[in-house]
Amino acid sequence: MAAEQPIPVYTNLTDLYGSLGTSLNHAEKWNSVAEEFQQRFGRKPAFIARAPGRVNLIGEHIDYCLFGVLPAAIERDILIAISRRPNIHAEDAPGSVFAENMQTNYTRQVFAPAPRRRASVSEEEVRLEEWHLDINTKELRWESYVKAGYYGVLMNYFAGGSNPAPVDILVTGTVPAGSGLSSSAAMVVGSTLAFLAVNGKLEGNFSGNGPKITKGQLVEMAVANEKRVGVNSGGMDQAASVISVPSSALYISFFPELSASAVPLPSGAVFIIANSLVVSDKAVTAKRNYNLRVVETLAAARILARSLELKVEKTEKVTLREVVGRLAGEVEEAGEMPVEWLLETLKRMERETECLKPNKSSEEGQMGVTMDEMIEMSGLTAEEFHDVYLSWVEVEATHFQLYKRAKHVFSEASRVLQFRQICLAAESSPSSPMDVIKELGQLMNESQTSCNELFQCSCPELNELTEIAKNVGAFGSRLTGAGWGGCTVSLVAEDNVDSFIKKVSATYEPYKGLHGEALDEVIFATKPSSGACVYKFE
Ligand code: NG1
Ligand code: MG
Repeated sequence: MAAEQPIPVYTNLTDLYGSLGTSLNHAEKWNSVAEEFQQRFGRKPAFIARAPGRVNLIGEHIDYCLFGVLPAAIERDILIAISRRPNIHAEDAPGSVFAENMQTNYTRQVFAPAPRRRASVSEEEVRLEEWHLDINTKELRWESYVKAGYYGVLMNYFAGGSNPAPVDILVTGTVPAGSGLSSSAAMVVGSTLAFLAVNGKLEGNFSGNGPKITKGQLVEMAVANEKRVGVNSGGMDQAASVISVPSSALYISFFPELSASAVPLPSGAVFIIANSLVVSDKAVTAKRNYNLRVVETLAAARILARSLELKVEKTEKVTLREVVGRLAGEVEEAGEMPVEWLLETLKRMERETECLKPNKSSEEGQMGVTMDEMIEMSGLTAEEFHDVYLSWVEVEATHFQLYKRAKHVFSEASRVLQFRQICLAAESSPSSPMDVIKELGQLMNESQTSCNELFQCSCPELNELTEIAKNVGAFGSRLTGAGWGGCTVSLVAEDNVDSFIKKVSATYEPYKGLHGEALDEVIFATKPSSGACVYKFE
């Protein structure tokens, strides 16, 4: 299985470019980072780590409920060149980082992890137990993501007293920030990889012995690392950035454990990304949207389980996917259940969501249930509820839309399974590709409606842009990523791509007046690319 493979490390440029699997001119970009590194730091980098952004084709806001999703890595990526500092100066604290970014508005940053000493050991045997890096989650900066990636490497590999190397790094990237293409995950994956590589942890140990780090392990580290910047995300972005393969989407499921498999996309189908140019700043809005949704879906899961008389421990944060499993006495160790069973059960669950509706139809009821009502529905005491659902996350809300959120999650989970089935069936009998594309487009449109009306993660500009896309020839169009701004993804027939882009850019107001490169930045076709890798200079 893909997640068990080691992270690819290339030492030969032909192999590296071949693995990227697209027609772009990669050499230019990789050479320019290496040359720029040489200029700035006076020597070649030791490694360049690459991590791509991703587009989610379908399956929004269900990864943290542990339902399967269907993203693909894109060609746009983050490259991080890194090398140990050759002459360690007195001022170079262990593990200090001299970080530069090729983007000029991201200024040079120097930081070092502070060792935390374990209180319980005596003075003589003081050992460095833990490292601390200051990440201000209220004000995320470019280096916050570098630190987040570094953090996990420190925790996992330098907890026992050894010192990490001081390093120089140079970051460059083409994934637009805050646009739903997961620049954040790409930064965190890239940084985790770069620090693993430079500290000799990627290939077991320095002599190349020992177990190599697998793609699955990197995903787990990157997910934990990204939580350090304050977003309680699911694992979709990191998995897509690490495990993707060229020309396919990736079906990623999180239950009973992380697994991923390639899903071939029908020939003639092109996915076009268009940026609404509304920037969703997750650091600012997480309390009112992203993290709130995480809490709403978890609370919904507990209340559903209670209404279905399923067993849930008081302190357990049961997810909606686990509720589905327990309903049918699914044995978690047995792996994922057959698709037909899952689709059937999801339909039933959509009906069961009735118990989540507020019991007043008044205006207040429209807003969802209050905190007190939610706690009462959960069967927990206020204190128990707070400990399990609120103590670890900051949310800001007076009302909670449990019914709408759960309804979205179950229907979206079933659309992902249908999308995958259509793609797999089309591969074995490629009879009428147009019908296939139409069916996929339909599912994408239903997803957008559900995101907008039930999950309420769209915004007027995203609604407008998806409508325009459908009007000028897309078979389907939806927001991609967390929403509340950022990008849309539209399914367009291959021979219609140029005219589609032209028409959208003539219609969507914020695109008017954009030409050439400026336009290519905001609307572009994308081919599924390969996942993260490392180039090692010899
Ligand atoms: P974006 O918007 O790309 O950061 C976020 C989450 C995903 C997933 C989607 C919604 C992070 C790092 N990622 O993606 O895990 O939940 O929203 O489907 O927060
Ligand atoms: Mg992100």
